[in-house]
Amino acid sequence: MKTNLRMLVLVALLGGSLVLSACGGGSGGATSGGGGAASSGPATIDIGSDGENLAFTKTTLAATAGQQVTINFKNNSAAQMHNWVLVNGGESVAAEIANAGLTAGVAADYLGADQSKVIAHVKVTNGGETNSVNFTAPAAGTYLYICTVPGHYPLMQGTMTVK
Ligand SMILES: [Cu+2]
Repeated sequence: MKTNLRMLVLVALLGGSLVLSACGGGSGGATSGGGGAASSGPATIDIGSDGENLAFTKTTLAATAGQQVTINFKNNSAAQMHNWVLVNGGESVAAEIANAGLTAGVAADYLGADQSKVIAHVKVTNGGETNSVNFTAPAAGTYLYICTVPGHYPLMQGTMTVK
């Protein structure tokens, strides 16, 4: 009889502690995780020249730093050649690149030998044709894109915003 009673007390105590620990575990395991912002997947951007105008069809583009970006550039002109050049800098850098392109010639895509400030470019594209370029979006900031075919800059330009 005496041992049975001890067993009952033990079982009662054990059961009580199990319930307590279960409750403690429950509260301890409250909401965790969540995690940071999802990284952006690759982006494909279609852009063109605006008919016979010295202009792009889009003057603003957006990307996320580190994102894989594909630019599909369509020349919608019948008569003029165009390219698409993403500049690592603002107006002054764009002007330097455009000036260097004047004498570079079509075979060099109207880009000078020093392309350290060129993030990416679509080669000189004939009317009605489409060319593409893949690149990794640079650090957050604002970048100009231009056409360096002689006489087209500063008319042909736009801004890519990277965040
Ligand atoms: Cu052009």
